[in-house]
Amino acid sequence: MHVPKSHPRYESLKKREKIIDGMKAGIVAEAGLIAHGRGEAFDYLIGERTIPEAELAEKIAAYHLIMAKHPVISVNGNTAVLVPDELVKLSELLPANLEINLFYRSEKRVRIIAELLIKHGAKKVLGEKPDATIPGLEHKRGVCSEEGTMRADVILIPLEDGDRAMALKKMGKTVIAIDLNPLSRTSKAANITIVDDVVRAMPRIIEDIKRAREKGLGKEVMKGDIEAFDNSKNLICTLKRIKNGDLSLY
Ligand code: PTJ
Repeated sequence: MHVPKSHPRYESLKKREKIIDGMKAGIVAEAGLIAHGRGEAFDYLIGERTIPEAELAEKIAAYHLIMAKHPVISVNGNTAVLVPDELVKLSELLPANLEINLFYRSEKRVRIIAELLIKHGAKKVLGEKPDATIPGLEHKRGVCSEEGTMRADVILIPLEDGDRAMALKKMGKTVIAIDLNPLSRTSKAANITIVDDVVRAMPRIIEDIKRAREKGLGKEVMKGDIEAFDNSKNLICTLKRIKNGDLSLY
């Protein structure tokens, strides 16, 4: 369907199209459509924009990623179709490993997603030959790679399942979640929760990293901001913002 750019819901409709096309191409899981719809509902509640709490969490996430020894970016079907360029850009900028970790894992889908990322410029994508298991998760969802997830000290998990987020946290990793639902188990479990659409969050994290480097921000400055950041407090502020609502048309 042709959607004119002037349509007030243009961006949202384009995203839907990408998710539907991605499902038809075997990239997005069927349940990915439902997950997207849930995300849309929460996005409405925050006004379909990056709220100040997300802005702060994105900056703190950028600092963690800059200082990480082995940062890893976890990729699933939805993320791969929504932000393939940004995933590759961020992995090169840091650098960080890109690892495909699917909730509804099939070898075929892992291959198709790897091909998509390679088409978008990725030189290396982990996840096709898992050689490790995340403790506490049943086989298919727990498989990962020793070089990526297992070794990671900081892991970025857009649209993650709650069990995996909690298991990664238990392993002592710094978990950065991107999740529009501030009440999801993933959001509650993560060290840093970015309540923002992955489509807005990824470019912002990239810009935050570039800005911090251009400014020559020292480790001590970044550590100070990281220590001052309180994820629960940030989530409570997000919930208050939703509760207060905004009836103006945007
Ligand atoms: O590709 P797979 O097999 O790994 O499957 C991926 C999905 C997303 C289907 C799977 O992980 C799943 O079922 O996830 P959940 O439990 O539905 O959680 C997805 C979370 O992401 C929900 O809390 C949504 O609100 C949120 N979400 C959906 N779309 C976006 C989003 N958050 C940020 N940006 C989005 N565009």
